[in-house]
Amino acid sequence: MPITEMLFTIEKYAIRLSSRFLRRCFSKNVDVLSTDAEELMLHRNHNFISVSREDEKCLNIAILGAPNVGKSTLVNQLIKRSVCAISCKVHTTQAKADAIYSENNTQLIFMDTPGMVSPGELKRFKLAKSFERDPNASLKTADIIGLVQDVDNTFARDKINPNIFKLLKNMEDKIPMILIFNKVDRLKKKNTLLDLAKVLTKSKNSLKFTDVFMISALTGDGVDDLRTYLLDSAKPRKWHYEEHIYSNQTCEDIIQQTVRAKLLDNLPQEMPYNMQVKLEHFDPGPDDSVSTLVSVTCPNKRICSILFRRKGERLRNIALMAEQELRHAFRTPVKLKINVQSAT
Ligand SMILES: Nc1nc2c(ncn2[C@@H]2O[C@H](COP(=O)(O)OP(=O)(O)OP(=O)(O)O)[C@@H](O)[C@H]2O)c(=O)[nH]1
Ligand SMILES: [Mg+2]
Repeated sequence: MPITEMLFTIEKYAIRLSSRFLRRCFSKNVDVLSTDAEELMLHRNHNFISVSREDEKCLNIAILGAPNVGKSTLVNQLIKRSVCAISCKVHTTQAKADAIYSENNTQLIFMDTPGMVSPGELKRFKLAKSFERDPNASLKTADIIGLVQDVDNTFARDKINPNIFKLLKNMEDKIPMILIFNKVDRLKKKNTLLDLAKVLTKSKNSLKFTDVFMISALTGDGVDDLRTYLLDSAKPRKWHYEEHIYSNQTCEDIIQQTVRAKLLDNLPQEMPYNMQVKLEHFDPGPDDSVSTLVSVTCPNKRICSILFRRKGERLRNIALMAEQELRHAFRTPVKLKINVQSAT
């Protein structure tokens, strides 16, 4: 589409730009009428993955695993967008979210879930009910389960997390399961993987896995093979989402969760878990870029001051990192400002 024509299109439909942006990417947002211009905009942003709605196929994949094993990093790599929040701390994902990838006639729906916790941990860490409910809920619609195991965790890598084992043991004959060894980039001796595969697939306390994958969600190693496997496993069925949808989260959710994740990455220990993140403004510009304002409420002034240390450098870094992630999620330029305030 020539640039002059595109500008004209944007001008003509400027009044509906904001809702169109939201509708283009997320299934839960405003519903607006479709126009030819809109459709052109959708295709322009589709990142050249061709889709065809003939002989549709679909697959629901539940991604489960212990906290911090790299579930969300993997889902983002599989759909080629950063719609799921990622951080180096546990309990980054707080609720189930669908991330969608459509290619040719096939749609893959990945259900990213919070890390599995025991009822004791749920109480001790004062976690939301979704931590218990959502991994379970994802199984109700799953055609296949991807269990992610962190091979870099020497304490836990050779056994299936007991909470997961309990949940999946009586599912083995109902839903196919694949075992995904993640963080293989961290292993010096690759033989360890073969030993782990043996222990986790052959022992008494194991589950029936139809296949085993060895990947690095961080570098992308092995992820294409896994995606191809899933595309090949899809079932003839109508797509659940329109082809331009890539998340069932709202835009607001994605922005808030991304900023929260960057706070988790950049602030010590428990501190960021006690902060509230809220989207205050969301403003799509005429060039399809986005400006956003997010407020972060700290429990007290002392914690606020930590964010402002070194002339606000830490806060600027957090905003820059979140911007980068959001650009990769929305595939459009994003400007993000963070307002810090104290609850007391
Ligand atoms: N080295 C390495 N690090 C990884 C890999 N995959 C994920 N990580 C890192 O592991 C940390 C946790 O990643 P997440 O994707 O947030 O993990 P999660 O399982 O979704 O975590 P929760 O939502 O908290 O349960 C982040 O610091 C990631 O960068 C990998 O393949 N290699
Ligand atoms: Mg996660």
